[in-house]
Amino acid sequence: MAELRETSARITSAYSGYYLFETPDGAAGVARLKKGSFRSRDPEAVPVAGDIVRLQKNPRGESRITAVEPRKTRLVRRDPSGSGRRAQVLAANFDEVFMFAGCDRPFVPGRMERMAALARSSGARTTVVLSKCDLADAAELREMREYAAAAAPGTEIVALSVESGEGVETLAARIGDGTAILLGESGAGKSSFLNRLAGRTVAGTREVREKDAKGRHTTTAREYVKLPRGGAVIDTPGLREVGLWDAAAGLADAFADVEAHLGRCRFSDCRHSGEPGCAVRAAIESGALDPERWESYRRYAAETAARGRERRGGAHKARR
Ligand SMILES: Nc1nc2c(ncn2[C@@H]2O[C@H](COP(=O)(O)OP(=O)(O)OP(=O)(O)O)[C@@H](O)[C@H]2O)c(=O)[nH]1
Ligand SMILES: [Mg+2]
Ligand SMILES: [Zn+2]
Repeated sequence: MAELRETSARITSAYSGYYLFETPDGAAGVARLKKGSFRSRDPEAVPVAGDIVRLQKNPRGESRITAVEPRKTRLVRRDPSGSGRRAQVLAANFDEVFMFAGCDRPFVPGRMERMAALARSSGARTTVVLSKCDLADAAELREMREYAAAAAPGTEIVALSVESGEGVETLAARIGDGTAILLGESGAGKSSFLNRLAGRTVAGTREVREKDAKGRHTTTAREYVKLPRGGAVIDTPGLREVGLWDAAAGLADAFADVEAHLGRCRFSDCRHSGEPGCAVRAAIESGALDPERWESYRRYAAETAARGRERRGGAHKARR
């Protein structure tokens, strides 16, 4: 029997069942888990962005992940999929957590406190990033600093503007050859910062809604990106995944690859079952969306909706 050669690779992003990786010489690929190598459904055992894994080629030449190397640091939250009891690892092997709060919106102490607690439990160093500081005057910025210092005591606070460049080098120096993970509310400017460090557009960005400064959840998956100057960044979707959990937000995060195709159908109430101009069907037909992923999304969405109805009481249930 031919000897099975194992190689090592970095997971750049994980989509349930599929893992994008990068080898030390910079080659990218996609792998699945080797059957029998992982305890099924253990959400802590499966690879996440930032993980170092062992790879094998199967007889068909496809890459299979046989093991995850021990994690240096890890970002953990309880499992969004229901019980709230199981832990879920979101990302691994970063040295720094950059906790973003945008100067274009009110500072929410509770949100920063939760983010700081999560960041501290990861084992990495933490920094508060007051982003878009070009939009605040000196007095507002001073106030933001005070709030941040109270919500995340002892944490370094850096004002950042990708417009003026303020803070960029300070944060780049903190990353050095290491890896920083970017956390914070949607629209806070995480991907814009990554693009600035990368010197080109590696991540999509989108303007926030004018009336309430809310982001649009532009980034939909956690993604490990190597920087040309050394070091790396793990970009993440907006903060809803870190804050108080609700089932719908959990669904959006777990199925970000599916949700990317929603909201694009011709009819806003499209049921994706054969209506003209349905973007979901088109995505399935073009191969951009895995039909199995779509089916599990539908099942999961139905369950979530049912749980919501139960929580709201028997009236709805009785009527069904
Ligand atoms: N004025 C100003 N605008 C900024 C700055 N950084 C980002 N923006 C703008 O803020 C908006 C949102 O930025 P993104 O980088 O997409 O935000 P994000 O945190 O990645 O958002 P999600 O991916 O949704 O989590 C974009 O319109 C950016 O151009 C900044 O330093 N100053
Ligand atoms: Mg983003
Ligand atoms: Zn549709």
